[in-house]
Amino acid sequence: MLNPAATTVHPGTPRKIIRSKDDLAINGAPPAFAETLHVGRPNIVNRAGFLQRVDQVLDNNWLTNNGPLVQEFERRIAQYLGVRHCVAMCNGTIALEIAIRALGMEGEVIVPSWTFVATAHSLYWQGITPVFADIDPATHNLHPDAVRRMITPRTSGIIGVHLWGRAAPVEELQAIADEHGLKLMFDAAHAFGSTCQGKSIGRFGACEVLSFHATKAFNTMEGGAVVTDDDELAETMRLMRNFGFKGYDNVIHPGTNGKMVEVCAAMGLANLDSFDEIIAVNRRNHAAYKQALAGIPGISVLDYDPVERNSHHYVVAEIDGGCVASRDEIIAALHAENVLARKYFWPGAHRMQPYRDLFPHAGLMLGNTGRVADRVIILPTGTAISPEMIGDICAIIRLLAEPA
Ligand code: T4K
Repeated sequence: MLNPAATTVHPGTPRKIIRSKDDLAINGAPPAFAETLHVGRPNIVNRAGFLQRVDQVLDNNWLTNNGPLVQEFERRIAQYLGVRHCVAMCNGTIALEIAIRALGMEGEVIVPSWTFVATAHSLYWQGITPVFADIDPATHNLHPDAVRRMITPRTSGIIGVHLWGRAAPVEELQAIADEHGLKLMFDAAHAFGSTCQGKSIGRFGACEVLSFHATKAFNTMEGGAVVTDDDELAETMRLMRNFGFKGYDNVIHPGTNGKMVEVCAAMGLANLDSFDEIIAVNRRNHAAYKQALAGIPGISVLDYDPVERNSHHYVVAEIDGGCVASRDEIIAALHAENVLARKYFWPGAHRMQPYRDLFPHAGLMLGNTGRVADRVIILPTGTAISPEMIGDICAIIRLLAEPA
């Protein structure tokens, strides 16, 4: 039910009172929030811990190239996840590219289209064809049957994505990979801190790739890593991220520059100390959204399995045909109120370039992807968002979406 006198935060002016649609910014009223509420506002929770480590970086006079903080960061991430190796990188996309190359993927690799475009680009960028397989609309993750349908003689691998930090069907994908002699790795960009059957994500497939981008629950400003139990693979990736150098003047492998800098490791170490706090805020926010949007016909909020760990970093609402407002009407109304809700990952990678021109008929095999892409709204969460803000955001949605 709509709170008939929902009020919103608008510093410097009287709080906006929302009683009817006339009070909405799309109808000419002032916006509810003076400052934009973002999806992906960085969590900055341990400023003192970060600044103290930045001092350490400057005192060390060692800024990059496998410095002491990066080494400490790698040790702590590996320990946190229970993997043998963490190879820290400058971002998740370079980490994907290096992992793909180190695994020897070539020809065609099966990926979801329902992901951030970096998953596909990291293949295409190195001359490998991303082949898009459809998802299970209930989980938003690759559907194993759809993966099977896309295998050809040119297929060399599968990249599963743990979308929203919820595990891809790891066992089924491993079985398919084993049956067809394919390499399997995971894009775990959303899944730092998640578990699958109680086991940390980071421990599945040949390796898993993490992103620590500013907009992630756990961030190093820019950053990423490949985690693996495979000693040889880890060694190859360490060479690849540093031009192939093994010691001074000795290049033994083709490589690039994928190194994480010390300041990013400083941010990561500080945030790791406070990661539980971030998760607690996200859990609280997710529950607040679920509660405040409950019972609106045609609107649901994606759940996280209560027996698994998840950072609850993405609040994913789905708007279906049973809702009196369309997804795009709700997004437009929220933007007018300075709530920058997003449509991640609409319209799907297969409808972005160069894939739209290269594979104009890919959508025929991606029915679920298309339907889900037209339904999602990602709502702001993280430490910058309070339960009061969520109450106000949801009051606006309810006003638009509840039948008169
Ligand atoms: N695989 C998957 C499944 C991924 O989701 C990603 C990245 C990757 C691979 C690649 O990992 P990285 O190479 O990025 O490490 C953002 C992020 O840039 C991207 O890292 C992330 N996924 C994706 C889901 O979201 P955009 O294009 O939406 O970013 P942008 O600039 O629109 O920022 C998002 C919101 O955050 C904005 O409303 C502004 C706000 N923001 C952003 C930054 C950077 C801030 O308030 N402060 C900030 O410092 O891609």
